[in-house]
Amino acid sequence: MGFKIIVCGMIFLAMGCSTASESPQVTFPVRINDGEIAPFDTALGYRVDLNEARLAVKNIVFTVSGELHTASLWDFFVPSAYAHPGHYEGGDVTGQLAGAWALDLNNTGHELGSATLLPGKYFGVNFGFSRGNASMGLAEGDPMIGHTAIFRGTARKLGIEYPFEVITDSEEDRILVGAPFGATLDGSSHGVIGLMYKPVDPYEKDTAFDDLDFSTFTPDDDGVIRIVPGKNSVEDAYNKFHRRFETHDHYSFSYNQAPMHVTAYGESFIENGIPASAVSDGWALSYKKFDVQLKDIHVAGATFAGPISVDLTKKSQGHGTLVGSASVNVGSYAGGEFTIDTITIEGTATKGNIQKQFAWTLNNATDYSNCHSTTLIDTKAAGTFQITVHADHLLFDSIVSSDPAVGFQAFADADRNNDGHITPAELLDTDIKTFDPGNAAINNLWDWLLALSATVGHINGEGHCHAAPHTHDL
Ligand SMILES: [Ca+2]
Repeated sequence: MGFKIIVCGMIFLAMGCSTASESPQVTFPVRINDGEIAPFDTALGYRVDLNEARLAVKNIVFTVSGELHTASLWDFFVPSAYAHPGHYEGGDVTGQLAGAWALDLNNTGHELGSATLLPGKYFGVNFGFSRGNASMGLAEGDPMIGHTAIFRGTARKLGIEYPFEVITDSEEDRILVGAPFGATLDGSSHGVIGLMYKPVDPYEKDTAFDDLDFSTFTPDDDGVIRIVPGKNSVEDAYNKFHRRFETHDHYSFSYNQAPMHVTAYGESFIENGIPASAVSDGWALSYKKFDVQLKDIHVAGATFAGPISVDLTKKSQGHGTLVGSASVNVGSYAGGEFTIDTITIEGTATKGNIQKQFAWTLNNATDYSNCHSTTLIDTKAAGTFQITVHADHLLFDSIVSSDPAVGFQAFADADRNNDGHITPAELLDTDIKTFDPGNAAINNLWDWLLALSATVGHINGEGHCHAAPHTHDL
């Protein structure tokens, strides 16, 4: 019966139909889901720690809700205290990943391949149990060969440890029907499908090991209890384990988007200051405040409208400050854009025993777009889109040069009343002298500073973006 389901699915996908021709197929990587198998407790009071869990499976198919629509959604919405109806048969197969694998269930992230699915509202997965063989990549002599699953670990109870090995064999035509898989997929979905082995049934809290009373088994000469097919002394235990092992409650699939973080980072120049060694005229700068107001951030299909203010002087151990996080589709995203609205800086410039204070609010909202960046979103690690702010750009002597000098003397000289504070009014009243504004009509240091403030935004360190005056809010 199960094979019929699979065959129908293959024909459905290969031949197409009215639904298929209207809805493009989408492919998704299928991986062993994140997370090691945690130790668990059995009904007989053993704590089981699996250090090996391998399973031979084949031909995974994905089903959308059929007539049992309402019942099949039971598991996703009803608290686990309630028993589920237990019947998932039904539903149409509209996706598949053909093949056969010897899966290491602890091998987080291991990819089986790419499944092809039609858009739809999915609720279940069926797969065949198989037997390990060389074509699955198993080495000669691997104990998996010829068997469906192998579990090795230690059971503990009352301070006594029972090392064990359980091997189990399913009939070659045995199909597991109705592992839960809740996902609504369309042509824009780009997540990863994760396969999880659940030693503890999340609904009924039973485990495949519940009937194994380890203290009653006689270990082999090496001290390991072996519950394996064809061993008369453990036949009853083997059969009970095997029956539980084959139930769908111990397998589930999930559709995973992945986390993406947007951060803002002012690098060492803002967190620790700009040392005199990085300035051509001997001034060093330190910032008490370097506040950037961010808004309209778009990357990887996510939007952070803001405005969000971030003080980049906070020490971040190289990570920058978190601006926002989102769960997005897995993929590789080029570009990205953001707007830096107001920049508020306070600090001190020092040269020898001379100090100049400044406290400036730079209102020159700038849109940064078409950023030269690639944001990789993967379930193995969070992707990061880092808005990097280069403070030294405020000290450039040219807006157009690709290799400008970095200096502060012109600003120090603008402290006309020599009170140690460089005010906006004093900057407005000071000529830019030898600074190079290109074609821009800039003739005082305050406007010069505003113009330079539109160049500080970068992406992921040195990545450039197209900078332009802010045009419109979201
Ligand atoms: Ca002054």
